Amino acid sequence: SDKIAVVPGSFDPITNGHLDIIKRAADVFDIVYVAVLNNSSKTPLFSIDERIELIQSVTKDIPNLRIESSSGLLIDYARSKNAKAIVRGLRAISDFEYEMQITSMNRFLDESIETFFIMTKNQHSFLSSSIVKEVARYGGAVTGLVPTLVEEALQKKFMNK
Ligand code: COD
Repeated sequence: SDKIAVVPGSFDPITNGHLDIIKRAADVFDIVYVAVLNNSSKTPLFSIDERIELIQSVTKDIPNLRIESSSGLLIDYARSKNAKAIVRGLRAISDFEYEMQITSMNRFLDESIETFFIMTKNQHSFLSSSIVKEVARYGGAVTGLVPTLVEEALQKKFMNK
């Protein structure tokens, strides 16, 4: 049977770091759901629909991907998709504590869904949506850190502010 995984995140907006994790997950699993979820400790710049549209546009070449959103718990979403795995990306040591915490909580909620980690490539080690937004907000170039379409979307966003 198909091995199904969920790659969850805020993706506000998707960066080349996210894209790399999504591609590598799609190489290993039969079906990968990219789940755009709310992180209650973050205030989003892009709406859920905008984030989904950007992800869809920049992942068109990956056939076994499905992009969706959910407003509930990640574990409930994963269960509803029959997923065996949640896939997260890991950058520096600073990611570890937070990831350990949500992994433990998700395991407490459903032991049958395993969390897997993919280590980032060196060139994406210090890349985050937050830092990209910070640079774009003040007119800096984020070329090479995000897909061109995302760079344009950021420029538009901050032009209208
Ligand atoms: N290189 C590699 N990986 C990266 C990079 C990079 N440069 N940047 C980010 N990543 C990875 C992150 O480590 C993460 O695995 C993934 O990409 C997504 O990152 P973000 O920042 O977009 O997403 P988060 O961390 O804000 O996502 C948190 C969730 C939305 C998944 C979480 O809040 C959640 O599950 N919310 C739903 C409610 C819920 O179930 N809460 C309980 C969880 S215990």
